[in-house]
Formats: sequence, C-alpha cells, structure tokens
Amino acid sequence: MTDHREPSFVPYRPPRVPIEAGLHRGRAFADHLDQRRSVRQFSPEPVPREAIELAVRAANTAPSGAHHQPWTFVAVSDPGVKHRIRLAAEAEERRFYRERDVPEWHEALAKLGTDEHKEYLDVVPWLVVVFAQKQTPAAGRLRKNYYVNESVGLACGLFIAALHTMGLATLPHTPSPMGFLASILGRPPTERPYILFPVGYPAPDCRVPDIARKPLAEALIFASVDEARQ
Ligand code: IYR
Repeated sequence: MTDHREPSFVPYRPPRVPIEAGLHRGRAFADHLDQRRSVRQFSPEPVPREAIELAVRAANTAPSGAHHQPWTFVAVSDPGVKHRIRLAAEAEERRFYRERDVPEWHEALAKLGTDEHKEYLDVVPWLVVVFAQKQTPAAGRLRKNYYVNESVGLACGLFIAALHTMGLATLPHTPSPMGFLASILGRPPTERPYILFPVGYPAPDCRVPDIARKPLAEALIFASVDEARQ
C-alpha cells in the first residue's frame, strides 16, 4: 500500500527587487564571496555558539531531494573530542601522504603545501562535522533519501557562505576514509561523514596559497542554439 500525501500549497510572494537594485546586490554578493579563502591557520579566539547556529540555519535552507534535508551538522568545541579527531585524522592523512600510491593526486596538491599535520583541528574553537543521511528514521521506519550528495553539498555551500559573512573562516577537510568521525561522534549507521569543517577566525599571521580563480569565461558559457545542435 502506498501512502500518498495530498500536496498542500501556500502563497509565495518574495518582494520584487528592481533590476538595477538586484544587479547592485548581485555584484556586492559576488565581490564579497570573492574575498573568501580556505584557511589552514586559525586563531584560538572563541567564536560564539550563536555563530554556529546561524551558519547551520543558513545551511538548513538548502534545497534538497524530495525536501528530505538529508544532513546532520555536529558541532564540537570540547578540546578532548577535538584532539581525538585530530589524532585520528592525522593517522589517516599520514597514510595518504606517505603510503597511497596516487602520484597524480599528490602532484595536484603540491601547490597547496598541505601535509599530514593538522594542528588546526586542536586550535580552532569549533569543528563542525557534516553527516549525509543515506536514510532517515521517520514514522518508525527508514525513509530513503534522494540526491543525497547534491543536497548535502548545497547545504555545505550555504554554510561556508554564512561563515564568511560573519568574518569567520573554514576549510572543507576530508580525511579519507572518514569513518572514525562517525564512531567518535556516535552517529548511526544511516549517516556517513561528508565534510569536516574547522571554524574560527584566521590566525593574524595566516597565509594562503597564491592561487587564482578561473576566469568567468571558463566557468560560464552562454550556449547558442546553433552550437547545441552540432
Ligand atoms: N585530505 C588531505 C589531502 C587533500 C586533498 C585534497 I582533494 C585537497 O584539496 C587538499 C588536501 C589533507 O587535508 O591534507
């Protein structure tokens, strides 16, 4: 027996933004995001819990497959838990940097100057670990989720943008494999670790790799009907 809920609709009347004002805002928003850099040197200065709540509120607005919102954000400030995460992440990273035979990958990372040392995992005031829910317990059963990677990725993008708006920095850190995060944080088997975000202010002497964004002309193509037909 299938349980189809009747769709229910409410009015949606966002304020109409005049085109010039919209472009002005769009430019300011793109310029603002263009100032963001991923950071690996953080200040130990505290960050209020509300900042984490606000960033996750923003993330939680992401569109998602069937509106299942298949994410869980786990925020950690306890120094003992952060340290356990650091030790486990560094163990995985040591294997990656020293033992994994993926020369092309290692070469691609050379410009970032990364290695297995992840001191920032101890230094930052918060670690936020995002989990992707393959399934979600609902009404006494496991509900299947759809487009989980896309949905959680969209939520993470909004999370990063919200942190940047608050003057906070982060880094999408993905030690591989990340199973240790599920056991340290006691997450159920329906969830898999997706990205580990250290969150804090950049250190006063923070430096970032000297790399540039690709030009818009490479990121955006206005396809013409003629080209599309060929
Ligand atoms: N997870 C490792 C390696 C790494 C992988 C990618 I792809 C990067 O863009 C950066 C680093 C680390 O954090 O060092």
